[in-house]
Amino acid sequence: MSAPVRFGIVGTGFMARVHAHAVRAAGGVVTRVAGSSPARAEQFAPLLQAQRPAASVGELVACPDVDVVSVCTPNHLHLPMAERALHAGKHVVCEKPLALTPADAERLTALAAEVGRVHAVPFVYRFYPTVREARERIARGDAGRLWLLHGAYLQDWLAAAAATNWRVDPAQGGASRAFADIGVHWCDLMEFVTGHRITALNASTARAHETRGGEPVATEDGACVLFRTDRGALGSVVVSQVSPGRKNGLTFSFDGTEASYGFDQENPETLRIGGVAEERVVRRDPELLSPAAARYAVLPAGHPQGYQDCFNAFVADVIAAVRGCEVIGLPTFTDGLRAARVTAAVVEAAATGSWVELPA
Ligand code: 4PW
Repeated sequence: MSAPVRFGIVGTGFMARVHAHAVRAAGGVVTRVAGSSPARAEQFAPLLQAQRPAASVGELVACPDVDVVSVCTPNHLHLPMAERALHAGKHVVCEKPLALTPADAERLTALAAEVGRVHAVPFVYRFYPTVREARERIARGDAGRLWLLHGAYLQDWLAAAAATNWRVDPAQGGASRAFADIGVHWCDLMEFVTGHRITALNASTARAHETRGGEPVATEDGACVLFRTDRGALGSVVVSQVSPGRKNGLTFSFDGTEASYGFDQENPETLRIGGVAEERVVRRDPELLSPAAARYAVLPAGHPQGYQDCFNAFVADVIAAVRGCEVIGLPTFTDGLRAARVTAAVVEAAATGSWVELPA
């Protein structure tokens, strides 16, 4: 048996915890953790069950006992941290956005390709078995011609006017907040499941709160995006971080001339398949799913899988890629670059009110 793949995690927040759990669940080991200070790394190493703290990112990327660096810092640090890790010869998992501009994301993606290391971005909703099932059925033509692609991604963790976070500050989070943070997940999922690519979009953004904690806010609380795809479909997505009661409400309906496919991230054990004469609900039952979807169904039907399971499956695929296996559907820096381009198009469209074209 080969030795476990060793991860160094940069960051100590919520996402770092999710990454650390996933590494262990996937059979890897967290050897190091670095935070914003040596003291923070010391404090969080036991919580993340890391073997040792690293005094700095420089120390972590130089550690011979780190094979993969997971970047889970605030957004503006993703690019420099990922660059350092790649230059040190490490494989890299980087949270989105890869960078605050498409040009920087492009530079990072080119560097990752040049050094020939595994690079991945956790677009983890791809790893729900029901999502894979929709992808399989759509790919084999069951939907007919997909013509309307719509949905939403709604949260409420910024509902209170007093609620704030580094993501609210464009210097740390980027010019877009709600769309860059969660809208990109929806767009990635839509393109992954349907095979369609957005080629033009228009967008409008809004704020529920003009100030937070007494400070003026420059980033959006929500966005409505209208788009067209390379295969002639029309689509829309509503994104919000101020929708009281909606916790992680990523939903989609992909409507074809023969069938529509409906998914809800808060109820991910089922996939709704609508037909004119009947509606079917497909359970996440490994016995009944297509092989490509059953691969991600780790528990028997009736034993719910959720968000963390998607992350675990994502990291398991990263480990497989590090071991040289070919993995279908691993979201890479190329997908992170795509998200940066879609985000920039949303920002431009919201500022100008005009349609913005995107390369497919
Ligand atoms: O990537 C997203 C995050 O930034 C996540 O999938 C959910 O929304 C959880 O936290 C935020």
